Amino acid sequence: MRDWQASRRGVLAGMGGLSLTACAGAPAVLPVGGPVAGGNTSLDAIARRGGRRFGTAVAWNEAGTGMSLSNPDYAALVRSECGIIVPENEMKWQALRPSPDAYDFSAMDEIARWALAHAMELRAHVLLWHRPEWFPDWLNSYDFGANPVREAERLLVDHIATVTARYGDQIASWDVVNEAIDHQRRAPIETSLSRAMGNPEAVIDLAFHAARERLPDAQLVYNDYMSWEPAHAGHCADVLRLLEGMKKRGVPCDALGIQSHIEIFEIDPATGVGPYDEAGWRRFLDDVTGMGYRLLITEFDVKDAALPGDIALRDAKVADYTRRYFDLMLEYDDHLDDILAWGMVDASNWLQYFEPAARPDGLEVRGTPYDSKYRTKPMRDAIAAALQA
Ligand code: 9MR
Repeated sequence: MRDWQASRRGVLAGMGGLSLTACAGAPAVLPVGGPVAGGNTSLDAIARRGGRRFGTAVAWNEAGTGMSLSNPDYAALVRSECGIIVPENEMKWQALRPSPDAYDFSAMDEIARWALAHAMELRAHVLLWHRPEWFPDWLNSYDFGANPVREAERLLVDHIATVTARYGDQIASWDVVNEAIDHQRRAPIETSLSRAMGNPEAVIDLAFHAARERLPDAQLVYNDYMSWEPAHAGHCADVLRLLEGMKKRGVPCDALGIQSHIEIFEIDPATGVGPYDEAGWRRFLDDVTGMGYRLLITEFDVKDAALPGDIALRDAKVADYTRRYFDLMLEYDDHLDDILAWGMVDASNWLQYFEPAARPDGLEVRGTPYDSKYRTKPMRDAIAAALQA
C-alpha cells in the first residue's frame, strides 16, 4: 500500500461531512473487487494485486441515464469492475459554482454518498480546470475590483477551502490543476484569474499551496492529456517544463495524471494500429518520474477513427493498441498508482459527442471496455491481461 493510501485507512468509518442517512435506501456496503458476472475476476481485483486500484468516471443525473450512478445498469457494472470512481463533471466549477458567492453540491454529494454506501474509493476531479473555455461564464467576465490580486486569491482559495473541507476526509487523491498549457504560446494559459494575479504560474502555484494546506496527506495531481502519439511531442515538452518549474519553485504537486485519451487517427503499417512514439514516451515518463513525480492513468479511452467499421476487426485493433499502451505504462510499475477509464460503456463515453473523434462512417466510437449493451469487449480482456502480466 502506498503511503498516501495508508493514511486513507479508516476514512470510511469516519465519513467526513457526509452522511449515509441522507441517501434513502442506501444499499448495504459490499465488498470491493470481487468476481464479476461470467466468472471473470474484476479489473479492480486484478489491479489490486499490483498495489493499485482500477476505476472509472461516473456521473449523476436524476434521469438515470448514461454514466449516471442513478442508472442501475451502469451502477451495477461499476460495482462489479471498479474500486474507485471519479466525477466526470460534477466537481468542476461549472457544476459547483452557479455564481461568485454560491456553491451547489447537490450532484457531487450524490456521487460521494454512493461511494461511501458501496465502500468505493473516490478521487477528485478537479479543483481548477485552468481553461477559460471551462470556467463558468461569470468567472470569465468577473470584475476583480480595485485590488485584483487579493480578490483573485480570495476567490480561488475560498473555492479550494470549501470543496476540500466538504470532501477532504473521503478523498485521498486530487486533481488540483487540469490542462494548463496554451498550445499556441507553448506556455501556461492566461485566464481571468491569471490576468488578475499577474501570471498563470501564480494561479497554479497558489492552487497547489492552498490544496496542500487543507489536505496535508493527500496526493495532489497535475492532470493533462499529453500522450504517446508523435503529434503530442510538443505538449509533452511543455508539460515537462511546467513540472520542472513547479519543482524548482517548491510547489507541492505529487503526481502527474496522464489522462490517456489515446488515439488511432492513422494506421502505422508496421503495427496495424495507431502510431506511437515509444522511445519519446519513455523519455518523457523517465523525466517525469526522475523528478520524483508519481504517475496515474486518470481518463483512459481510445479514439478509433482510422479503423475500419467492422466490429470484430475494430475491437481487436483497439484491444491491441490498449495492450501496447498498458504494457508500456506498467513497466513504470514502481511509479504508477491508480488506473481509471473515462467511462466503462461506449454509448455514454464523451467520444460519441467529441467532434474530432467522430468516425468518417458515422458509426459509434468503440473506445471503452464495454459495448453499449453492457457486453465485455476485447479491450476489457486486454486491460485485464496487461494488469495480470
Ligand atoms: O467528459 C467530459 C464532458 O462530458 C464535458 O462536457 C467536458 C467539459 O466539462 O469535460 C469532459 O471531461 C474532460 C475532463 O474533465 C478533462 N480531460 C478531458 C475530458 C474529456 O474532454
